[in-house]
Amino acid sequence: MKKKAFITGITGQDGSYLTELLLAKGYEVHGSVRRTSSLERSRLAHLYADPEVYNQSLFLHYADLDDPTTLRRVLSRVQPSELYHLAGQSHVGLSFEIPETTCEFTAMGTLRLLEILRDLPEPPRFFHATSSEIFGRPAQSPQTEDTPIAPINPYGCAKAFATQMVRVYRESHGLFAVNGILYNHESPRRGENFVTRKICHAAAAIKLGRQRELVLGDTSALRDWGHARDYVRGMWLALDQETADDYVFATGKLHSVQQVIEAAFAAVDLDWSGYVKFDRHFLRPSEPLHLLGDATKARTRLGWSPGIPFQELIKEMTIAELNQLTRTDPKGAA
Ligand code: G4F
Repeated sequence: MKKKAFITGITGQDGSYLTELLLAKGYEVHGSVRRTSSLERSRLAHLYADPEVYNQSLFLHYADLDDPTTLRRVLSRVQPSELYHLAGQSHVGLSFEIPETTCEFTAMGTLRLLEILRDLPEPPRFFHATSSEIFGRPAQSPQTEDTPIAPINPYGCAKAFATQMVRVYRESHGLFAVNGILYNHESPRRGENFVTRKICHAAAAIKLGRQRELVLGDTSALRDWGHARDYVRGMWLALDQETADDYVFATGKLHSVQQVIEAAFAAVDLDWSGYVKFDRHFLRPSEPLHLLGDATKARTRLGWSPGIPFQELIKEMTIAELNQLTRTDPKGAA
């Protein structure tokens, strides 16, 4: 019998990499997609178009975190043995604009899911993709699973609530429920409004003469950036254990937004300095500080380590943008 996994947020960056990983491991993969008029499934398009995969070992279901009845019905029918919860409003800057939506999906959505699992006769193992943003401006750097939770933005508050609820359901209701405390993880499949993708796209578009400048906020901001493909491997490993626990997934290395700019422009052989402009519109009311992860526990207990270094990641992203832009309009290539 094939193992069955269910993924919320299957159409996102992490969802698509995790789907590929689980299919390669022989799983039957199910995922929930939102009922919208334009379905964003481009990251799964290659699987969706494969008749040997789609509706054979990969199945999509209409269900959403704000519709628990449907979610309950789908989960009761599918009966997965593993559930990876990746969905939610994940943009920190945007969470200042839409705090209620952020909390509705990211905080309450997670609680609703936990409530559904609690009632299932055989609840699946549950992975919750939480975030380094739960730590805010921690006194301790690098952070571990024991660093106090003290978020400083609506997104971090929503994730903090969900993280703590996962712990409550693990300890009080006996669910096999895991928090993966994920630091920034990127790839060519990253959403366009995150800074790495924005920069890599701009470097490629400027190279091809299709964009004049790149407008950014705080370029001195530091993050612990890894590759999404490494992080989804950690998710699977975290559920493939005897007991449930929380794990930090991080590279343990800090880089600035400025270093992303330099790496991306270098990948297309351009000097960045004439193209990058500042706009305070992209500044946030507050910035987390010292978000650097210590993944010792994941390394020693799960055997996990990040394999793809920062420079390679940014180069891969920029070249992918270049290829994509050239494919869409080959005549525009410079
Ligand atoms: O790429 P970002 O938007 O990612 P951020 O805020 O660190 O959040 C990401 O990582 C978290 C930790 O894993 C996740 F929880 C979260 O869901 C998301 O995946 O911004 C990175 C940095 C920030 O300091 C931001 O202020 O880049 C700075 N920045 C400067 N100019 C910009 C821009 N960010 C964006 N998005 N756009 C800019 O123009």
